[in-house]
Amino acid sequence: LYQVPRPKGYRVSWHANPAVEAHHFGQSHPMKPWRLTLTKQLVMAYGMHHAMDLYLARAATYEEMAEFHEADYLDFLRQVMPGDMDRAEQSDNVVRFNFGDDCPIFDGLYNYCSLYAGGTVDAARKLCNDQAEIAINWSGGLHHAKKAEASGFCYVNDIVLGILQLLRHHPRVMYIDIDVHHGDGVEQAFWSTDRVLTVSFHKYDKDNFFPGTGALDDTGPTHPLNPGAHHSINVPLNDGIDDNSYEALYNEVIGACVETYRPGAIVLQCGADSLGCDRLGCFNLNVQAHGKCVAFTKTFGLPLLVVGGGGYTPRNVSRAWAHETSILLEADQIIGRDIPDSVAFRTHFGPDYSLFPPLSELRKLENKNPRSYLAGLVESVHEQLRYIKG
Ligand code: ZLM
Ligand code: CA
Ligand code: ZN
Repeated sequence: LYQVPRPKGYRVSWHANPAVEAHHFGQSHPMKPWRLTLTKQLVMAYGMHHAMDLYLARAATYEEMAEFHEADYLDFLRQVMPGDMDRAEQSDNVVRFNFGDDCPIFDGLYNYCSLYAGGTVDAARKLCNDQAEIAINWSGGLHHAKKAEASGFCYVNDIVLGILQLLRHHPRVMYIDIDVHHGDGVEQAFWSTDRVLTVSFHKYDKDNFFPGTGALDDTGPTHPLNPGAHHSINVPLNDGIDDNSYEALYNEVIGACVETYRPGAIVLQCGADSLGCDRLGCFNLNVQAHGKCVAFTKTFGLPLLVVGGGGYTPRNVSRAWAHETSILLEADQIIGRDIPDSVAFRTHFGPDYSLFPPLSELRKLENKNPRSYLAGLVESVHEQLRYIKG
C-alpha cells in the first residue's frame, strides 16, 4: 500500500541493529530501547525502507571508542555485570564512573553501548566516503557521556565519536541539539577547539533540571589562548515553549550560525523529550514543530548526520522519528498523517491513530518564555557570533 520512492539527487542511509532494542535499563527506568522497535515499525509500515540504503550497524570496536573514552572507563564498562552495583570490590569504580539509578548496570551493557556507537560511527563514515548525503541512527544521540564517566542514561558518547570521524574530512562541523536536556558531553569534548560549533536548545534551571549546565553565558572557556572560546552556543529555555516560538527561535539561531560558521557538515541530535506530553520533558512542542527543525536543517544541503537521543513517551518518540525520517526522504506529503492499518503495535497509537496528535493541548502548560525573553536570546547569540569566523 505504502511505498516511498527514493529521493531525487541525494542518498539517505539508515543505520540500526535490532539487538540494541532488546536491552532493558530495568523496571520503571524512563529510557526504553524498544521505542526504537516502534519507530522502525512505523517507518516500515509507511514503506520508507524502500527509499534508503539500510545498514546493519556493527559494534564499535574498543579502539574506536577509545578515540574519546579513557581506557580505565572502557575496561570497567566491558567487564561489569549486573549485581556489581552492590559488590564491595566494585563500589569504588561504580562511584568513580557514576553508575547508579540514572545509569544502571544491566545485562549486555557493553554490547548495547558498542552497537549504538557503531551505528553513529558507520553513519559518519558513509558521509565521509560520499556514499550518502544524509545518514540516520535513531539509536544514537547519547550526549551526556563523558570521557571517563557515565551520565544521564548515556555511557558512550556516540556523537563525539561521529564528529571525530567527520573532522577527518571537514575543517568545521556544526552540532545541533534539540533534546530538552543540555548537550553537555558533546560541548565539553570540543571545548578547546574552534573546529566544532555546538548549539544546544534546552530547559535550563540550574538547581532543578538535569544536568544544570548550559546557561546563556556558558560559551566555552574564554582563556585568550583557547581557540574554542565562544564556540559553545547555549539557548536556555523555560517550561512550556510552544511551536511558533520554538520554530522562529530555531530558524533565527541556526540560520545565523550556519551563515557565520560555514560548516562542512552538520550533526543533528533529535531528542524527542522536547515534545509535549513527554514523561521527563516540560516543553510543549507538537510532532510537526519538532520536525520543522529537521526540515530547516536539511535546507542547507550539507552532509547531515541525524541521531536520536532522549524521548520518554515511546508512542510520541516513534511518531516524531518516523515523521522526521519522512522529511529527510522528502516523503512527508506522500505518507500523510494516518497510522497505517498494517503497523505492528497499532494499539499504542490510539485513540486518534494519527502521526500528529494534539500534544500541546493534551497537557495544559503555560509558555513561560515571553517574547522579550526570546528576543534577548537571539540578540545574545548574534553578539556571540561576532567572535566566530567560518
Ligand atoms: N535520580 N528509575 C536525560 C537524563 C536525565 C539526577 C535525580 C535517579 C530521571 C529518572 C531511574 C527506576 C537525555 C537527574 C534522579 C532516580 C539523581 C533524570 C530509575 C525516574 C527514574 O524511576 C526511575 C528506579 C530514573 C531516573 C526518573 N533522571 C529523570 N531525570 C536525570 C537524568 C538523558 O534525554 O538527555 C539523553 C538520552 N537525572 O535529574 C538525579 C539528579 C538520580
Ligand atoms: Ca538540547
Ligand atoms: Zn533529554
